[in-house]
Amino acid sequence: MANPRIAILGATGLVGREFIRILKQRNFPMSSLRLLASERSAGKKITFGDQEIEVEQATHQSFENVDIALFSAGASRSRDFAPAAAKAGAIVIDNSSAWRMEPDIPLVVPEVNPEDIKKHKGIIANPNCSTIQMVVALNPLHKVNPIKRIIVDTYQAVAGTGKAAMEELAIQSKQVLEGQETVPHVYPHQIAFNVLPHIDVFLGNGYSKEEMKMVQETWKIMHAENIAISATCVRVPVLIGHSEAVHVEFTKPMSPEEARDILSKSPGVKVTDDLDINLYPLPLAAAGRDETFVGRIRSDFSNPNGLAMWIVSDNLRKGAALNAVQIAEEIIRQGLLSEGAKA
Ligand code: L14
Repeated sequence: MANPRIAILGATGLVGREFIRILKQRNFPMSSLRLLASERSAGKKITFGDQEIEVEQATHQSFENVDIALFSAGASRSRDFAPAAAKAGAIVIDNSSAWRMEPDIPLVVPEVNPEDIKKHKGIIANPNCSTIQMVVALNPLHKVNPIKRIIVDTYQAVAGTGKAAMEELAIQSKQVLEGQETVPHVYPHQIAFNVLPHIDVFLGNGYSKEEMKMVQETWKIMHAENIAISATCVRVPVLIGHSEAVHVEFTKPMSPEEARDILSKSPGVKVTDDLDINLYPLPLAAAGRDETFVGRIRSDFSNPNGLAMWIVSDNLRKGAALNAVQIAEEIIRQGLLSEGAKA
């Protein structure tokens, strides 16, 4: 079987660049790589190992002769390009929120629901960053002792918003230290030396869209709509790496030792939990890494069936590009490439 032909839409963005890095790092089996972006970025050259690949302007015709298309160009471009790409025969793995809650589009975290990939009709959705790292850590516990309720508070890095937000944090930090005024552009308020309880838009129920994504996407990925979930999503002045304080209520008690034991054997998880040496997950340590780190695991003394924990992962890798590439690897492993790719 020939290796698949890959295209990346949004190749010059933060997640696009991470796609390229991860394909190289994992030595992903592919026979060609096309880099697509908006007209503004066309003509840029991006290094891939010892090659230089020129970025092409994406059109609806760009996906002929493509087997797997990795999309990270925002929801409106996904709505525009994904149907055309799927029609041309590519399998689209889309990192935006555009298709996630469509009932016949799989929403996949390979450690949790790889079997859902089989049901795809040309588009597979990659979940929200905060949701991915939470389900990677909680699903193995849920399998042993079903979860009844999750309360989660996030501490999300600015990289999730993109390059402009990373620059805004750096510029504002410098301005504050030099005693100058700051003017917010990307976020509605200053992000340097501040925290904003506001990610994505607010909905009619008082929650933000990011908070409701954590609820609905978790239900869909874990196939567990009976879990009660409430989230507060908060932006913090961290460049890369989302953190989450999670309180979980199980059906029956679970000791921290049992949770550590289960998690230390779970794919994609690394337990970093030793208070004697101040060891707990940190975004600075998680940035650039593939694992979802779990620590501060303790009995929730307000709830006999409860555990509290702290979950951290690189939002550009497991939260976005890495998860999508792992979906592509699963497509190959499950033999789901179209005939064109096999010829
Ligand atoms: O649903 O940090 O993929 O602003 C994209 C923007 C997640 C949050 C998504 C951010 C969102 C992200």
